Amino acid sequence: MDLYKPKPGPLLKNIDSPADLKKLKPDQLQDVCDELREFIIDMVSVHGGHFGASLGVIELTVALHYVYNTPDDKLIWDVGHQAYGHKILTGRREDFHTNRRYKGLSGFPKRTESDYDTFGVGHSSTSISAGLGMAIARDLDQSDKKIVSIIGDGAMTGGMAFEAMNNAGALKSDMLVILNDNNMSIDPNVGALKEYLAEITTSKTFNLMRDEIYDLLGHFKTAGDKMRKAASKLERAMTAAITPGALFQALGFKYYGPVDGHNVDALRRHLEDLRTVSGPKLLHIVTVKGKGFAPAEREQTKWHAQSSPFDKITGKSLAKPVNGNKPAPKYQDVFGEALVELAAANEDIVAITPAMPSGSSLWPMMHTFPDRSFDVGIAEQHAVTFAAGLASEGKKAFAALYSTFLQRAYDQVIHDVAIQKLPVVFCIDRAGLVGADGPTHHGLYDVSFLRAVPNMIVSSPMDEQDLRDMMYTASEYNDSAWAVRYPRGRSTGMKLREGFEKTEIGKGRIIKEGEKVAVLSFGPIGSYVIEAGTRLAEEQIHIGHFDMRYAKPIDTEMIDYVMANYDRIITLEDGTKLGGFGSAVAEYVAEKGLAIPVKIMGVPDAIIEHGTQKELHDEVGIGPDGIVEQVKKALDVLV
Ligand SMILES: Cc1ncc(C[n+]2csc(CCOP(=O)(O)OP(=O)(O)O)c2C)c(N)n1
Repeated sequence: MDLYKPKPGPLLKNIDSPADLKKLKPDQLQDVCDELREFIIDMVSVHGGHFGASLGVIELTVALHYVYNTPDDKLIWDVGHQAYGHKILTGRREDFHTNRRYKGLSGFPKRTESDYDTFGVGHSSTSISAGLGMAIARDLDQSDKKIVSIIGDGAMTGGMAFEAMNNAGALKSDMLVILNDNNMSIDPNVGALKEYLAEITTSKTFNLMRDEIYDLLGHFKTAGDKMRKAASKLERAMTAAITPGALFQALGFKYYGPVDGHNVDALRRHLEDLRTVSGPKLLHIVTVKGKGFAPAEREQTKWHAQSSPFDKITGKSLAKPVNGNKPAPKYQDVFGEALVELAAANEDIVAITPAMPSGSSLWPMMHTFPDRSFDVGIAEQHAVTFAAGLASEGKKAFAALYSTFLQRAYDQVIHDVAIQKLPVVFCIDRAGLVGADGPTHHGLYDVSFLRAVPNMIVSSPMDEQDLRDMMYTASEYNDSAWAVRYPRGRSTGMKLREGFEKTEIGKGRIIKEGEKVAVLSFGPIGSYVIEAGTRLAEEQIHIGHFDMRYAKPIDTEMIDYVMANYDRIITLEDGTKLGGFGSAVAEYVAEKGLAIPVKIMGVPDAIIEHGTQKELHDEVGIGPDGIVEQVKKALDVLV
């Protein structure tokens, strides 16, 4: 099937690299911006993808590639979900319709994809550290390339950004940080920094004085080095005096701004000026997320990303209506609703999210119990230790994190939670292969890294009923921490019973008895075993299927039973094979010293790229086809 390809406008169609952009006159740049915006809207309206962030930095993207000598000069995009314009201007326009598709372009900058993608991204708040590393490498090599890190106000709430600035301010290497302030994370940005930035951008006195200083500096620029230094000193002193807090200056950065990030000409001029200013400096630009597409400007969270087609004028969804039954709820929504029910019955329950209230479906809790719900910003490390602090004072802390972002807080899980045996409940969303977001976002390692930690239960339900019951059981359990993992996407759609029931910790359940081969699955991926089992039954092959539910403590009684009644064990999980659930089974079997073969099915020790979840499950062999194949292989050996 031929994929729809958006048509570029008359200027854009001739831009195959930034060199082509540089051939244009400054007064043509706004037209390029308009065409770029239209091209992105056209593409995403058909194929989906991240949206609002890229629209918000169109003018910045064009100005950066116009002024800087990329790829020798280095642009580092934080998170990278805003880099669509960058990709299109750097030789990927003709392939852009394959964005986020299996074997197509990545939705994020990626070093193997282009020389213009200087650093792989996906997780937030890394751009200043990476940029500083490049700046120091440049200094050591005595070259003169420029380094520009572009970071959003949301990503700026991440502690790592401040660790980097603290270091950069001391090292004094030449680099520019562009703070793209749109007042939004995925959801509205939160925290004291947000207030601080709002104060700067709305302070009339400051803005007036800043403009005057800038004009003055413009005059001084032509007046020689001495005068320019004096002017720059004056500007720093005055900005420090009138910028509330002068936070960035205190960290050793010269602060410039705020500047209208949608005025491409002003941006170009500012960037040209800043090229001549040495040392660490920060340009604060103000933009509108979703700029140029009215529905996205109005509902910025909804338009952060789009997964189904929409009308490119009105924004109205063009997704085909689902016939008949309502689609099953997503696992994240089952979690979100269960949490409200549990919190209504237990007033010690509190909820924590690091900047993902929508992504984790925490809004029902935040609306119902605002005093007991905390969006802490993009701050996973803090989120976990904050939860530990709450737990230390008797609160039942539910920390909702994506598997991939929990990686950031491993030390906090060990040092602040596990060692002190604090009963924090980790609700781990997006566990397993996540699909189009690709390798930076796959949640593959949580079982392995959590299993290794004492005082930690690691569970995963096969369906939404069990998710609810596990959450309830965890809410009543105070002897250790508890991690419950569930994947991106929809649950089974089963009819849920009212209320909750306690589940027995460390106990699996028999889904189906069979002969010779037993498949032990962990989590919702067990539904693939049911599918494979049905297909195999048509060939008179009857497998046993056990939903193990806990990777730790593992159900040893059930494994004993399987070993006594079957000849082969196959384990199945949506996570790395290394040290995961299958390893837990194999470790137990090995310790028992019995000679039953265990085949571990999981994600191999390799970086798995992007695609749909189904494509990726099939690629790594953990889909129904893979299970059928492994069962037959196991039986061939037996015959
Ligand atoms: C460590 C980490 N936590 C959470 C996320 C999920 N995430 C992706 S984009 C985003 C918001 C970023 O906001 P900002 O930097 O202001 O960029 P904007 O989208 O507003 O342009 C979040 C929370 C992430 N990418 N990385």
